[in-house]
Amino acid sequence: MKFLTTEQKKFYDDNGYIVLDILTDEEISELSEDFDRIFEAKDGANLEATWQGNWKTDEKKNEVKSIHGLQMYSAAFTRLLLNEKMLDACEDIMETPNILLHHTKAHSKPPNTGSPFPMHQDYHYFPFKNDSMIAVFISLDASDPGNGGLCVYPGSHKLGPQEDVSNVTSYHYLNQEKFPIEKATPLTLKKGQVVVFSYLLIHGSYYNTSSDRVRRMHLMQLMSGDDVPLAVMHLSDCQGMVLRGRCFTREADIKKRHRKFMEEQIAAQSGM
Ligand SMILES: O=C(O)CCC(=O)C(=O)O
Repeated sequence: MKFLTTEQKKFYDDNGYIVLDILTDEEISELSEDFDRIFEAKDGANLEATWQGNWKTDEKKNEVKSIHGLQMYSAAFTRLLLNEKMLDACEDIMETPNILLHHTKAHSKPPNTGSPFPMHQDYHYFPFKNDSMIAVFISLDASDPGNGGLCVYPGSHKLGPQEDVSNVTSYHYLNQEKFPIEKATPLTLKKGQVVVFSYLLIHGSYYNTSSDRVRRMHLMQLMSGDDVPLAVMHLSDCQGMVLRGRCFTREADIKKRHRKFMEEQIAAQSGM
């Protein structure tokens, strides 16, 4: 083990998630400042990302701003992708020395109106053959159920993929009566704490009912260099970048060096 204790690894294996202290105060401040600068710079762009579909249970105003690929805006987020302690923790959890980037994204949930996220498994957005995918979720503010914090069904990663009941394309969520948010375990996180969780873990997050506490988060989805996608979906900037170790399954062909071949390569890998 490079970062986790034996007890922490057992907790992750049993529960499908773990809360870790990985980042220094300086790293958290830098990410927090650049997060705000990026969102300020993009104020006025279409960032609204409240999930659509028939899962909603109330008529309240819902808002959440989202920007994907923060490493394309600030080197602080590029450095984060190569953070040695973060990758040590991921290596322990994923049990592979070969770690690839799938995508990154950031959410800013405002006070009073910050949208909840229905209970879901990330699996449905980007299924992979060996289920190696994990999320590294950084809470850039102290968060809890009051300001739209994350909640989980511990151990639910062992259930495998559950039925996606979404009635709209591009969104995927589970039966909210079968997996009600009220029965989920809330996570109370300090500013800068990290939750690593399996893409099979059933999770969601609460409405931000606080009057003055924004809830910002940054998330990185990572996969094993040996895993293969089961569908051509959710392509994004820097996808497949090797963050640790090696990945020699990637094709090398001078004629396919440009981005338009990315989809073709993934289609070939997933047998479609
Ligand atoms: O930002 C949140 O509260 C939840 C994010 C999440 O679970 C997701 O986007 O898959």
